[in-house]
Amino acid sequence: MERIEIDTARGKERVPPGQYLVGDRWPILTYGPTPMVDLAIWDFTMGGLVENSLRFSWDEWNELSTVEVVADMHCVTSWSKLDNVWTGVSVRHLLEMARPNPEAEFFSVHCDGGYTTNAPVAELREEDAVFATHHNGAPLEAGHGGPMRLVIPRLYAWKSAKWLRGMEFIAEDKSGFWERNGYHAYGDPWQEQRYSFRL
Ligand SMILES: Nc1nc2c(c(=O)[nH]1)N[C@H]1C(S)=C(S)[C@@H](COP(=O)(O)O)O[C@H]1N2
Ligand SMILES: [Mo]
Repeated sequence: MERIEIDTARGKERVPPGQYLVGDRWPILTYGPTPMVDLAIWDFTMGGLVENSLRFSWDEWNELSTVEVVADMHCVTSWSKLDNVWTGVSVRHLLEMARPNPEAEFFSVHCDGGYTTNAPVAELREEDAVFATHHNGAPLEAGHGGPMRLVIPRLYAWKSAKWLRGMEFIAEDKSGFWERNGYHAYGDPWQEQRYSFRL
């Protein structure tokens, strides 16, 4: 398995401004309850502005090759957890299969439980973006997004959607749940892009 160690901070100060470290603790941050996920009917789809729409059952998903990404996690509510080992499918790898059209500049994801979020497709092309099934070697617990979640380490963690079920490629940015409720459209922790309004 390929192991990718990411300098999430890209040479900047390791911990972004205004963040504190949680050490070995790992808070669960979910809006609403943890959804029930039935693997017998679970699927993951990639569609919208792509050459090849993709759909995987849970068995098919587990046939895909995996990578290990070591990366930090920064929640907009100010906690950071360093050196997480995420195991899963490289997002880049699936982009090569789905082949988004040139006009697909943004994506929107949806989850079991109804959560949504969005970001530029360019973020998915970074080597540290992963569809994770494991954290520090163990299958993701339900509270942390098991069976599968998106991880985009370079953005605030609300973009790292848990219980992921689908990804849509779109031409115009489309706000997800927190983006409609006052969070920043992009969410770069080093620029403290926390909220879309000024406090
Ligand atoms: N489906 C879903 N994904 C989600 C959330 C959520 O409420 N629902 N919360 C987000 C937020 S705000 C954060 S900080 C991280 C937290 O991940 P964790 O609970 O595994 O620490 O998940 C993100 N992904
Ligand atoms: Mo968060």
